[in-house]
Amino acid sequence: MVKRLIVATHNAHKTGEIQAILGDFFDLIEDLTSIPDLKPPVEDADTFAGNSAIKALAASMERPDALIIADDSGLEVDALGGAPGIYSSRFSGETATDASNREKLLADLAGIPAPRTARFRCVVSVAQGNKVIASFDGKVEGEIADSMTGDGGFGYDPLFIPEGHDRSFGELSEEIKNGMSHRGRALEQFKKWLQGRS
Ligand code: ITT
Repeated sequence: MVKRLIVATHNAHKTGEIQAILGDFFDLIEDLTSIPDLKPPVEDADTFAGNSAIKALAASMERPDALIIADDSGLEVDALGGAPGIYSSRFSGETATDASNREKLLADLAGIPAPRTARFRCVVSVAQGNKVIASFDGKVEGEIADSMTGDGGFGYDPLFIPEGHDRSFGELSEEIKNGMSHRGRALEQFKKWLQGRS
């Protein structure tokens, strides 16, 4: 039987990272382009865990037999009281892009001296049969740089320098990022859970 996973996301960068981390565990990893009729759910919870569960359940309603994961993630900056947090993808408004979000972050932090401590957080929810059956979280601590470097990764990566490094996630290799990132750490637990299940 083909071991198949659906990742409930429209973010192709996330899918790429998840594919790199979980590729050996599944024969087929698809994203929401495989469920074109799914209406995007309203992500109105006030936590990463809540929004992650909303996304996983919405996809599970359409494909109850499939194993589904959803990732809700974001950046918390201490000098901004934890913002943008769950609003990371829409930080600069309804028409936000990764570039406009990074510009806003730099503008909001102008004049705030280093270290501008921050962390990425991720919650991965696993759903099957219209139920969330497991969830895992991960975080990576770091600092916000005062300018962008590198063109790897996505989102805030060119501004985030992870603890223990002096280069941003935009400059570090995909292997290094996935080995220590919020998403990588949550998915390591998912892998252990999968191994315990089989
Ligand atoms: P889906 O809901 O379709 O999965 P999304 O991009 O809207 O896609 P989120 O609501 O989880 O997903 O928002 C995550 C945002 O947080 C993302 O758009 C980036 O701005 C930021 N982010 C999350 N993980 C990141 C990473 O690894 N590197 C850089 N930025 C990240």
